Amino acid sequence: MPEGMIVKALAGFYYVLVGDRLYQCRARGIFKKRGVSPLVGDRVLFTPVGGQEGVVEEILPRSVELVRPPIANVDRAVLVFSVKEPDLNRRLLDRMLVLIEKAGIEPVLVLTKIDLLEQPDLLDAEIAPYSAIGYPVYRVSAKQGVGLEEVRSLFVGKISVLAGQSGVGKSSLLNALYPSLNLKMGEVSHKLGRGRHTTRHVELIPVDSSSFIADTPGFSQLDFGELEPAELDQYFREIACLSQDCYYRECEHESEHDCAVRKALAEGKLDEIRYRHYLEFLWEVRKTKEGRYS
Ligand SMILES: Nc1nc2c(ncn2[C@@H]2O[C@H](COP(=O)(O)OP(=O)(O)OP(=O)(O)O)[C@@H](O)[C@H]2O)c(=O)[nH]1
Ligand SMILES: [Mg+2]
Ligand SMILES: [Zn+2]
Repeated sequence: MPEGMIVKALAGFYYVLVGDRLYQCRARGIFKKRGVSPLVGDRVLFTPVGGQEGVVEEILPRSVELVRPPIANVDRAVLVFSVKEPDLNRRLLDRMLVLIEKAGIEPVLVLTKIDLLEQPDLLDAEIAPYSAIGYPVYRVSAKQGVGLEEVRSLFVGKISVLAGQSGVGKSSLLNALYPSLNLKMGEVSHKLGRGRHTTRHVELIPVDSSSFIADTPGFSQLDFGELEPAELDQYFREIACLSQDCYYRECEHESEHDCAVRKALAEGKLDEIRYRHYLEFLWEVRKTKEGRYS
């Protein structure tokens, strides 16, 4: 039975790519009965029917599985932020990092529009906390063609999701990286608007024979879902590391006795803004949880 990868799911059809052939497939009824549905990114076995159609018979084991956007086997999340227009939004960045850490995907940060920067050293200071905890940071200007080579190499041989607010320059970046694509992505998102439809529509764009990118609006819904207050610190990787030395195992690093996280903060070893965001998210997660049980 041939094996392929689902690159698009729309209106009950799964589009399975094998080499450069695309099969429009239905899924076996058994999936529905078992409560599983095939996802974009899934490697599947399918029975071809006629020349261009088929039936998905089996989903191969997934490495990771995202709910929003609904996509499987993602290797990497590329978080796109502009340094200006709009300004770098660190709260949003930390929020995305939490969700991506939780999903178990490797994040990379790409800062766009560096041609608009008047004082590059201010940006260095803002970004230093992220490099310091091991997140790779790339700087690009699609306009001036700066830094493109390094970013292009990030995508090679991987399934990547591109995430970022509207207007940060995702489409411009992809156009600059892959001029031959002539970005249908922008058109797609314009045509479908940003309503209910877009969140369901996820598509992997093959940028070369081994590399796929999802430019998805799904990350715009950035609530923490069912996250437990006690697990939040795991997704701030430096806080997770420090928390090993807290007196209480269940320490939430807010006002507890003998907290290694607050100690590090006082000693200037933990970035204040990251810690502030940790607290804000903690309160948010607690509130959501209270709401669930009241
Ligand atoms: N100066 C400068 N402007 C840029 C650069 N890249 C993109 N822009 C501008 O930023 C604006 C938004 O760019 P897009 O590529 O459409 O942004 P996007 O992230 O795809 O936005 P959505 O599709 O709405 O999510 C456009 O006016 C671009 O011309 C850059 O490197 N430098
Ligand atoms: Mg776009
Ligand atoms: Zn603590």
